[in-house]
Amino acid sequence: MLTLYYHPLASFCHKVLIALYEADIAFKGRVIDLGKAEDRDELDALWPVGKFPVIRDEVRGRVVPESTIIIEYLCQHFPSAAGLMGDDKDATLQVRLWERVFDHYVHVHMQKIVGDRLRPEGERDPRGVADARGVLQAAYAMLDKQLASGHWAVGDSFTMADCAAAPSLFYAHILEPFPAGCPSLAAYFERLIERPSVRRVLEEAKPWFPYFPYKELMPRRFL
Ligand SMILES: N[C@@H](CCC(=O)N[C@@H](CS)C(=O)NCC(=O)O)C(=O)O
Repeated sequence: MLTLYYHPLASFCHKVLIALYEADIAFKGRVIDLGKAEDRDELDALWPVGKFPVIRDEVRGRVVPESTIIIEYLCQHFPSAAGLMGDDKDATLQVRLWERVFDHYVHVHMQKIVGDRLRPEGERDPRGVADARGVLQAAYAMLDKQLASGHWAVGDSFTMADCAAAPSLFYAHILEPFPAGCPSLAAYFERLIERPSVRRVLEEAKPWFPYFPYKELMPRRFL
């Protein structure tokens, strides 16, 4: 049995939830409330940087942190997840590449914008936020070209790259809308949010959306 330490609103947790739902892997969810010292201590004891998701695999006696490594771990140990890494070595490299693009050029910059709003007045970083918006715009333009061919991020199979894409684009597009010149990206996003695993994650996150720091920008269709 797997235990997932997570929060239903947290974007990197969505990435792993999508992989678990895609592969139909049973797990026990342990919701971590970072506002509670005992929950923070429990998470720190598993992964001292204090970030989730983390999984504990009681059968194999392993604790696995970091969303990407968790998904690769699932692919190694659960045959139903194997396809998430691509069908051959070349495809796997492409999956890793585009998954990295979503994490490094979309996800963390979206987090920067959200995190800045949580800072007290006087401790905000407008230059850092402007830079983050610039990176998102550059990423959108690059992704639009990648997504012009193929149904998913890497060809026609849903992979770890799409698990990374869904939550990062979901929150990023709310903060920094896709430009009109990125029709392939916009169409891909619509396909993503219709995917049953992604729909399920967004449905489970719904009760928590009022706590999203930019809740006033959340499109009505997701509420
Ligand atoms: N590189 C990590 C990033 C995880 C991460 O940033 N998680 C956020 C939630 S989406 C978190 O734990 N935030 C709490 C904090 O930073 O205190 C991964 O891929 O799992």
